[in-house]
Amino acid sequence: MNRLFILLGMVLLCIVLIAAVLAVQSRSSSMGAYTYVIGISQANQRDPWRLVLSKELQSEAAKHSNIRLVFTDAADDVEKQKADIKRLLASGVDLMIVSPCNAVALTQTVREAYRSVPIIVLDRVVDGYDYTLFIGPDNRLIGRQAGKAVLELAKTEEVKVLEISGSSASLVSQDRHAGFAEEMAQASQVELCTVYVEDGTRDGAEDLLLSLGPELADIDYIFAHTDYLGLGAFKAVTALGFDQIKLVSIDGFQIPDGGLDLLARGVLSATITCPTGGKEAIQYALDILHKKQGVPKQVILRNHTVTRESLGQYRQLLANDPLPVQQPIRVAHAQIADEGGWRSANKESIAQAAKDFGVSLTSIDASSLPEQIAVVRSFIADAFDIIVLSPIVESGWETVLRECKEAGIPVFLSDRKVEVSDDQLYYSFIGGDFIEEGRRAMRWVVSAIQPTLKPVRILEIQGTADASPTKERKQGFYEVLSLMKSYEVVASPNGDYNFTGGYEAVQGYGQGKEVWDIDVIYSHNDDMALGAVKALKEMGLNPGLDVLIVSIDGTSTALKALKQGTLNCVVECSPLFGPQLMKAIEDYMSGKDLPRRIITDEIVFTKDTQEHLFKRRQY
Ligand code: GYE
Repeated sequence: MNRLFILLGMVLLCIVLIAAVLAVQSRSSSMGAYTYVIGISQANQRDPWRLVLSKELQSEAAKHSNIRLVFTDAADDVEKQKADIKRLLASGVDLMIVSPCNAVALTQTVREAYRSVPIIVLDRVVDGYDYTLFIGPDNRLIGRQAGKAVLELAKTEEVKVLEISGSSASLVSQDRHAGFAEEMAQASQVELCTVYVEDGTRDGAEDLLLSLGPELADIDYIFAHTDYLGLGAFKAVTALGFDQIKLVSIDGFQIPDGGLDLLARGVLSATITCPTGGKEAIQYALDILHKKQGVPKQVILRNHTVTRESLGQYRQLLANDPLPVQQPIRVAHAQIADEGGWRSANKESIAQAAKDFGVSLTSIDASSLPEQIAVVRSFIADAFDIIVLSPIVESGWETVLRECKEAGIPVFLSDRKVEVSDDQLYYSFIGGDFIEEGRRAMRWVVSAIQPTLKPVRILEIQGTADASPTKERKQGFYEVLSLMKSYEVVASPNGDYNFTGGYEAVQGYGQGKEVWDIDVIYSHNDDMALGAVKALKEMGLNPGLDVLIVSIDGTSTALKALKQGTLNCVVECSPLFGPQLMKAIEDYMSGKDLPRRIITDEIVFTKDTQEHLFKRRQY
């Protein structure tokens, strides 16, 4: 009897093994390499933007023999798209690319699928961060660029502008409108009115404008949310004889009736490009499938304003084969003087990556705005190829960045942002999503401590005033705080992102107080939080027990304190983006068009975080 069972077992095992081999063989390309199947859930295969996206995905994938694409078409029906995603998942795809027809409604389905396979979300971002990578445009920025293009064309004249929006329910249109209106508000001489084409089609725009007829007589400019809405509008105003009207729109594709073609034919006066991200999605999909380090969380694509005058130049940029890079690339980094663990890890990551990429890096520290501006001016004088700037504060950069532009030296922002009237004064930003970091900190507070009869009292230790992480970590934290009852921030001293600053902030707050009355300390970075721990201990309190502490960064010192229980939660802000920065610089020098923003991937550490996530820490 036993012998029979053993025999049966062995036969069964053979069958399973053969099945597995067959499955792998079916996935092996002719060269024996494993063939990845990538599921593509498209919102629709109707409007020109999506047809270009599908083409780009296919042509980029065709460059790789080990990729197979499987497309689904939701025909703008969100329930169908949910079913498509589940079906692709059930069919065993290795990775999924999802271009949502309704991002908010699709959030839960994407979140569930993300538990099983890597997910790249294209174009419209779902709520939250439950996906591997988002690639898409900044629609508000696109709206602002369109506004600038209209004002540029209008000069100082009194003008009447008609905005043709897509569906009023579409977040894309709402953001484009918000950016456009923001620019229009800067100019007193503009009268703006907005109409909506709910189906977003060319014919819909044509019909709507024909129905408006004589009302269009005093319109000077039309801003259409897409080139195909723009073409519909053009057909109508031509039929109505209103040739005075100039058109500005968005997308800028090199296809028949695409924005570049319409510019060349004199239909449009300007178009703001809105690349699909299809090429990048396939390139990053391979990085993800090959488990490459440094895949970002978000890639915000660049948009160019193309006019009839700049059409030739833009077409050249599109046609550009990568230029041979004159090695070594001379890069100068205006860095911030040491504040603590994060900054030194960041410097190391950038210095090491420069070595690995063969880049000649000059890095100079400064601890104030005037000092940093002087450093940047010295870099202009030394004619470096690229300037990397970690701006200690957001404001005060307009003049010197304009000098960089005039000197033809592109500026890459590293880890912090600047506030300037013209976004084109810097080339790209690489760093964390500070708003989301602040949200994550407050979400943890809500999960860790509930108000009793008394509200939860929070002491916020802010970083350097006017620094982008300070402003945005505050904004994100208060965004969640404002949704909660009985949680209050009772004081917000600045600690300048260093240990002493954190120590003095807590000591200062405790001074003259009989009883300590704070439940939670929210520190904008680890170094200040560790300073706070020291101050609390000196007051005879148990940090992490008597007072809960949540901080941001994820330095190894802080994670050790987390394990010891003196810190309770650490929201990651990764300093290790040296390789991404150097890759971006190399790509730029070779003539590639780079994303506008590259947002690093980050997690949240608590005492329950899995051990292996602690182990992989490199700083
Ligand atoms: O969080 C902090 C450092 O700019 C993101 O600066 C960086 C911040 C980081 O002082 O530790």
